[in-house]
Amino acid sequence: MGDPFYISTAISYPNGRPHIGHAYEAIAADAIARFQRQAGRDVYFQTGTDEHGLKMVQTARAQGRPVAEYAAEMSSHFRTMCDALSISYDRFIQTTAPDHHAASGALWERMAAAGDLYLDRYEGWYSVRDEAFYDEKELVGQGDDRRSPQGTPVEWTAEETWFFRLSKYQQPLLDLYAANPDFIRPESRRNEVMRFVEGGLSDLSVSRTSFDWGVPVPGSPGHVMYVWVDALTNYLTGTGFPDPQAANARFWPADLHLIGKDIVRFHAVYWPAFLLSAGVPLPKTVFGHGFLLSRGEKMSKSLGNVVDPGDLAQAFGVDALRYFLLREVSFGQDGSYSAEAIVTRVNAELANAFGNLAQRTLSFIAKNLGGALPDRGRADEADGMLIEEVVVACAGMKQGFGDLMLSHGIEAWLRGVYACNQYIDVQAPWSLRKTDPDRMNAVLGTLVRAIRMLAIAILPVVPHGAGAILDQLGADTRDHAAVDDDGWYDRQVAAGFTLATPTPAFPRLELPAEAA
Ligand code: ME8
Repeated sequence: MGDPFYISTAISYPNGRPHIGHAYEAIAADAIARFQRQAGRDVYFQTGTDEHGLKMVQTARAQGRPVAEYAAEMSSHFRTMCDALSISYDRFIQTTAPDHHAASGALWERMAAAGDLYLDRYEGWYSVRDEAFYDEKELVGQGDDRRSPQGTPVEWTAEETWFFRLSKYQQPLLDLYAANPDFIRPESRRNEVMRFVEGGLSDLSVSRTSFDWGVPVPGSPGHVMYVWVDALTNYLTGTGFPDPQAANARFWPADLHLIGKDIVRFHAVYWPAFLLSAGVPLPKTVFGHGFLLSRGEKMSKSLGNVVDPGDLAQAFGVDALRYFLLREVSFGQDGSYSAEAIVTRVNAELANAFGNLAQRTLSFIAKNLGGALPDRGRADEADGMLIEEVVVACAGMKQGFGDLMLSHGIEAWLRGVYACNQYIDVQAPWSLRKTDPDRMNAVLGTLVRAIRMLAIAILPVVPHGAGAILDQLGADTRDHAAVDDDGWYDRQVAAGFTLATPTPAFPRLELPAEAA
């Protein structure tokens, strides 16, 4: 087993159905998790639902449902979405789980032991939608029109609560950001957070007494933890915290918390402060990805443009949706999607450029050579050059995914695909069949080797189609090192491997009638 690699998504509020933003985050995290497994890392990948807090209480009440029952039912839709999108999570965590309550209690007790918790009266503004406290100076608008900086409604709250001495951590946090430039990524989010912390930190209210749907505060009847305290602790729960002997303990500190840009403050300010207080090592990177917009508009229920990710996957296919989202959006920036954009991108790149390359090559061999992989034939300089371009393309893919530059990685990969298409056009193996079968063999063999390498490289993005191509080729080894295995083809020929007639791995898409 390689070195541990722990990646998490945010845990979603199950107060509504999952939307494309949730799907985007899960898909990006999944592609990174699959990539790291392929690179030989010992991966732990966690996602799940954030079930406590006032928002859940209010939504359940509005539906006339007991909150625990409502949370459990709604959480199942998120798990179903993950399964429908082939998200390879190791654990789907729910914050109602007993081990999560235990981990949250343990973290709380450590912060208390550090002298960082005190009881006082909280009076201030709270946004239920964001589950966040705001300073008066952060609000926009006047009177009843006051809103949070995110534009959500705020209400005045006054109750006895526990406070966390966040103010004490201003300098330690600034030191942390200075010493670890990769703690917050991308750069723009890092600058935002640094500006916020430089502006001064107030102590944070970390318990609630006006409702009881949450993790009880140890030794303080009537208090439940502020939902963000327990929510953030989910990352530790998965590693068996506080038991240092737990089977998953080796995964802490986490390598990557992947979250959206709206919750960077919680992850890059509150979370490391809690951990510093509790004496727990800090995660290595918090990456705040951008928002996905429907045709450039923010999604909202009132705009009627909240699209069910399950419907999208059904309409276009899981691979197509995954490919589109990771390719189209420059990772870290906002992105836009529409049915037309999905169809155009997927048809041009996945179906025509890569899928067709594999389909043409493999079906030609199946039809004309009885499926037998040809011997190496008469090599030409162009063959070696193509393999070289494909090796570079796969290395670019690897580098992009290692650096969290996902769309750049896919672009590098595409250059390899385009090189193959150009090579086919120039070499025209179909016409060599009669005129120069020896050359035809060399061209087909070169293409098979290239297709195998490209399929391995793109597996984390499109596991089904790329996996099907590798199955067709009888290529069992799918880790990254296998990309450079130059002996594979000859071994396959020597073993007498025979290709079956292939079915297209990446079918062309049609624009659904209602979107046209
Ligand atoms: O924030 N595009 O839950 P959540 C891309 N429970 N990503 C989006 C998005 C969009 N349009 N809308 C939301 C919460 N997201 C908390 C997290 S973690 C300890 C607790 C992202 O259901 C959002 O940024 O509101 C977040 O990372 C995730 O979806 C869940 O959002």
